[in-house]
This record gives sequence, structure tokens and C-alpha cells, in this order.
Amino acid sequence: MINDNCACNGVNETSEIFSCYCSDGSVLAGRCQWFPNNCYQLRGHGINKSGIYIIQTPRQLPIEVYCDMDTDNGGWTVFQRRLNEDFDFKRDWAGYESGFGKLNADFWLGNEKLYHMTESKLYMLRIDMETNDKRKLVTTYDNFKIGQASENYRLKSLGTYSGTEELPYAMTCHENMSFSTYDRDNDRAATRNCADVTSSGWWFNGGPGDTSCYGNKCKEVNLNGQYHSQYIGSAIVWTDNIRISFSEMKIRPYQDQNLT
Ligand SMILES: [Ca+2]
Repeated sequence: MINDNCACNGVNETSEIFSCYCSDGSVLAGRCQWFPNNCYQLRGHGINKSGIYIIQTPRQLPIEVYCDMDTDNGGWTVFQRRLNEDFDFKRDWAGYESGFGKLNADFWLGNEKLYHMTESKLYMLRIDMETNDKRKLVTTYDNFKIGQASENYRLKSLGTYSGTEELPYAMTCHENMSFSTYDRDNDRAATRNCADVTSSGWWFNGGPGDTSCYGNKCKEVNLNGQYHSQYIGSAIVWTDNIRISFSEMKIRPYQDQNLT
């Protein structure tokens, strides 16, 4: 219930979590507490330290996310990270749907959360990577959107790409593809289960006659592959030629990118 005595006090500087208490705020456990929609909003309130914070998208329960407040002026809500070969990204549909891992280490935030975050406004996607031979790659897309569960969390849109990495169009091979896991084959390959073959979950393609994924390939990019796999088919890759040992996928609202 709304606590009408709950006046907005602005930033609560005694708390690690930004919060203000407002009569029009959302209600959690009897408390009237406001959470930002995303890390960008938090950054706009002066929070500039990377770490774990609570956000709340409209009509959803508050969730913990990792905010990257360092890269390109910060405000990035991170939804994927690969760091460590000991952490397995071979997970089932339910695992990718709700998310897994630890926010300050390897993790997938979860398709359901990603859908609710990206449905409400225009988001940029930024992917930071490091290759096995220690080169840093960056790519951004200006209109990243994920479909809902009934659409198999389809990669509805990427938008226009820019960045410094090689072959920036590679990810567009996966645009409009449904998400697949080994127990939920939504790819376009009639005789293969791309998620099972690669031991991961991703927006696999595998369909014939595609202009960006030649040769009925399951993927050009797979950042959820097996860490340091000796097999290119199941490795973490950005095209067949670039093997990845670090990745972070993160989003920020598109408008007003000039945070200072
Ligand atoms: Ca298939």
C-alpha cells in the first residue's frame, strides 16, 4: 500500500542503493521505495561507481543488476559477462529465461528481464570483448530489442552498428532469430539443434538462403559458447576467425548519450 506520509527525500546518501521515498513510488514489502528503471537513470542521479544496484522496470518487481559506470561515461546495464572457464553456460530454457551466475562475475541476466527492460524504450547495445590474443574489440548497435516469451525472446532488432571491431555486421546474422537452448530448438536448421551442438543458448540462425549467415551456419557470433573450447563450433566466437576470452553485453537508453 502507498504510504502517503512518505515524502520524497531525494538521494539517500547513507545507502549504497540510490533510493528516495515518494508517495507515488512503487511498493515493496510495505515500504514505499523508488528504484531507477536502469543504470543510466542511476548515473543521471550522480551515481558513478560501477557495481550491483537495484532497478525496477514498469510493472515488474525490483531486480539486482550490474551497472557499468566507467565505460563511455557509464550508465550501462550489463546483461552478460564471460570471464572464467570454470563457469558453464550450457543451461536450459528456464535457466536462460530467469538468468544465472553472479553479477560481479560470469552471468546471464535473463531473457525475461531483458525483454521487460528493452520493451519500454529505445536502447543501445554495446559489446566489449577481448580476444584470445589480447586485443580489445567494441561494437555498438543503436536499437536493441528483445521479444517476449511467446516470441521465444526473439532478437527483434539491433539497429545500425558502429565500433572498432572487425566484421561489425556479424551480429546481424542473428537479428530476428528466436532464442534457443538445448531443450528448446527454435533455430532455422531443420536437421540440427544449434544450441545442443554449441552447448549454449543464443539467437541461433542455421537457416538456408541467408545473406549474412552463409552456408546454413548456426552462428557468426556466439558469446555464450564454451570458454576456451578447442572446437570452433562450440567456442566463444566473433565470426569463425576471432576467439573471445572476455565479453560484456550491456544496454543504455539511446536518447541523450552525452552524460558528463
Ligand atoms: Ca533446429
